[in-house]
Amino acid sequence: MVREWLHQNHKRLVKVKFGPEEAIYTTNRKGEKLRAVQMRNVEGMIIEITQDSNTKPMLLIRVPRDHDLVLEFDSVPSRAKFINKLESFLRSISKTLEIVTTLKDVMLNNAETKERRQKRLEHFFREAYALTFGLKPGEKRKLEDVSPDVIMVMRTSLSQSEFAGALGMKGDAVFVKRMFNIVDKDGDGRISFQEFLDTVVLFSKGKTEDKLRIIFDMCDHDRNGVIDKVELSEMLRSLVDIAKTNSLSDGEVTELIDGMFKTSGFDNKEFLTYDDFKLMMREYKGDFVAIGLDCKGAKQNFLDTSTNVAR
Ligand SMILES: [Ca+2]
Ligand SMILES: [Ca+2]
Repeated sequence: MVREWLHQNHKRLVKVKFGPEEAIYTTNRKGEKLRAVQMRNVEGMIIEITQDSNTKPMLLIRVPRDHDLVLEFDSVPSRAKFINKLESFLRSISKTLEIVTTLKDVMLNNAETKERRQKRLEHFFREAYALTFGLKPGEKRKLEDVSPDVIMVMRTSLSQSEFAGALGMKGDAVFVKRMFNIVDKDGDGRISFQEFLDTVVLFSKGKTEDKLRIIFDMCDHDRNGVIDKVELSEMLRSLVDIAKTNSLSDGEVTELIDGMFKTSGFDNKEFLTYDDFKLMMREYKGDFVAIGLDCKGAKQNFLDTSTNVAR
């Protein structure tokens, strides 16, 4: 166990696990996962270590585009042991390790803490919403009319868990994963400001048709151009799960879907084309989508227009 430094007045005991896969995990005492630092898309890791003699030795793991992981050790030998383990782990996944020495004050002053990152993300969303009301779908903002701090915001990108947080949902919800994949158009595993903005604009100002297309694509997991009943029930289950109203049994979900097919006159179909889907959504006035989006997403107000779907 080591102490994780969160900010000036907050430390907590954590366990650091190297792997499996190309990631470093922190867990709490009970072994519950707190955080994953993904190494998949980086060449190596940079850590900072303090060299002050009169305070507990510290170590900062710099995490690109996310907040840093700052650890405090009881002694220099225990930190050295940690660095050894880290080094051999990184070697095993062919990543480099660079160690920078620094002073504690400097380290903590410059650390990108979760709080600081949060502030920047809040700015990110404020900007996104502000811009939404001045842009048409697909329109880009000119870089020359923005201030430096806005440019900084525009360079910020969201991880899946940050994106989920913005929607007030859990990062591992099927719905969030699907939504993330749709918004992350270039597929780099991050949501850039522009990617986020495109979706916000689309959802708040776009045509019903555009919104339905997004939802259709989210459901069509295997991307074969049609939605089968399994895909529909996966999505529905995740939405119901998010809404947390009352969970539905497998039987009830099947019944619901069969009912939806029937009402739309698709009794004999096993899957929906995009045109079928549009027809069905017209029938349901978007209820199916509204379940998940309305409750929590309303927090940020950006998907709150879901009730207009198919109107
Ligand atoms: Ca992206
Ligand atoms: Ca499909």
